[in-house]
This record gives sequence, structure tokens and C-alpha cells, in this order.
Amino acid sequence: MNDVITIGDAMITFDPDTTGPMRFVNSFKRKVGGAEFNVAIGCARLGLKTGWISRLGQDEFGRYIYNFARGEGIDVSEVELMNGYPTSINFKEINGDGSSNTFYYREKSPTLTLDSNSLNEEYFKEARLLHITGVFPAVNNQNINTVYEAIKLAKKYNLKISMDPNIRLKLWDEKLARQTLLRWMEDIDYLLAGTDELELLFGTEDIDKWIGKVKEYSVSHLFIKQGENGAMLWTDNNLYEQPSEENVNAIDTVGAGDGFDAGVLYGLLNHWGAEKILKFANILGSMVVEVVGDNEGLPYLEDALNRLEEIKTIER
Ligand code: KDG
Repeated sequence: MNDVITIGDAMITFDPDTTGPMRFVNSFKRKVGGAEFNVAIGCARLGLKTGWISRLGQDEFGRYIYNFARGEGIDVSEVELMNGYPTSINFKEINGDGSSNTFYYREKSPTLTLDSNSLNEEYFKEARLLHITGVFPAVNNQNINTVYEAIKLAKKYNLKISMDPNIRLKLWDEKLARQTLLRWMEDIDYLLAGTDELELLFGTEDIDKWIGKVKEYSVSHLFIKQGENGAMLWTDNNLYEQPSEENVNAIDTVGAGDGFDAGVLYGLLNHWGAEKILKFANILGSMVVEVVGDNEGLPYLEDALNRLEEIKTIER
């Protein structure tokens, strides 16, 4: 049985060797990325049994990502390599402050061959939680129906559902993003979102109004990610706040939110209390930003717990 299953498009991510405008970057490192895939890696490293539903190209990059996933211990039984569809790619441009721009090449994503009929019902029967994000539906309109079908299967078999809106306006427009994600909200248990995303979804900057809205949708936990300003959790009519980790040297912020999500899912599935979950999730986010790459900084459970419990590791 998988603890967590997720569905999404992974990519070969080219990370620049130098900061600054991409037209002046001459060399890149070949890595892997993809919002849902990063969460799967994070969960697997923490020891959760994790399954990933996807399609990759039947090409060298597809084989690389497939083997990478297997190496991380992710269950790839629902991943197929498809002929005629190149594995998705993105190039990153990293600015001096660690922020970045992304350039996608994923119009003919292999996940176009994954539709609502290709979801394996048995896979959902055997899982505890479905994690979805707003990236996969934004890659192609067809994926909107695929995710909706996944939500229906998750409901049928009583899985908890977590959603990170992960709104990428390079991939879809605000209106479609809002309409799609709000429709799904009715079935979501855990919402993990940034403040800008909540503003876009609910049309207000007022936190009390966000809480009012999620109550209408019967979301039980609202996690509010604020990056260097920490995070909040609203649940059971209480609002918890946790400052961000101190002394974090952020060099690449991409993937921080996915790390946060993996920490939250681990805490929730282990029935931790609100404050501990927030602290742990912040730790995971901070560990991601200290390393270049979308998922390289995601820790193994022992390392994350050492930070949580402030246990010093012996280095030499
Ligand atoms: O959350 C990080 C991801 O977004 C990144 O790994 C790749 O840009 C990406 C995407 O669209 O999935």
C-alpha cells in the first residue's frame, strides 16, 4: 500500500552554471524537476511509501527520469515510456538573490497520452492520500479531466486529498486556473498554498476571508506558505503560526514549496500536532533552498529530524 500517490509531468531541468540572463549562460547541469515529482521525491526520502502516476518519453531523458525515480524508491508501476512524445524540458535562469525564471519546453508532454481512462482504479484502492497540484492541469487542458477523475477515485476509496495550487501563469491563465482549482476545492482535505495564490483564488488579501472560504469548501487544514516569513496553519478553528528557519542561505528557491508540502504530508500522515508539522515543513523548505536544484536539498528523515530536534551531527 502506498501512503502517498501523486500524478504529474516530470521534466529534465537544466540548471545554469552561472546566475543572470539565460542568453549569457553557456553551460547547464542536467537535473530533474516537476512539482508533483519533487513532492514524491521528498515523501520517499522521508520514508513514506510513494507512488507516482505519469508518462515519460521513450527517449534518453525519459529513461533517466524513470531510473532516477526508481533510485529514490518511488513506485513507478504507473509510469510508462511513450514513443513519439519527447520528455518535457525546462531551463532555469537564476538571479543573484536566488529567485528564478523558468522556460518550459513541454507542449507535447508525454502525459498527453495519459487520460482519465488510463488511471488504474486498484492503485487508488491501495493508497492513503492523493496529492495534486495546479501544475499538471496547466500543462494541458486534457489533464484537467484526468485530475478530476483521480479526485473521484480518491473519494471513492476514502483517500485524503491534498492540493497545492502551484499556479504557473506561464502555463495557463488566471481565469482557468481559478475556475479549475475552485471546482476541485470541494473535495480537498488539505490546501497548501502561498499567499499570492490564495489572493488569486479568493480575490482578497484578507486572511479571515480565506478561512471563511475554505470552511465553505470543507477543507480541514489550510496551510499558508509565506517563504522567508514563515508559515501558518488553520485547522479546527485555530490559527497556528511558525516563523521561518533562521540563518538560511537561500541560493535557489525553486522547489521550496514542494519540500514544504512533503514535510506537511509526512506530519499529517503521522498524526503530528499543528506546530510540529509547521516547523518540520519549514525545515524541509529551508533545506531545499540551500542547494541548487529543485529537489537535491530534500532531506532523508534522519537529517530532517536532527534539525527538528536540534541534534548536532558529527561531521568529522
Ligand atoms: O515547484 C517546482 C517545480 O515547479 C519545478 O521543479 C519545475 O517548474 C516546474 C514545473 O512546472 O513543474
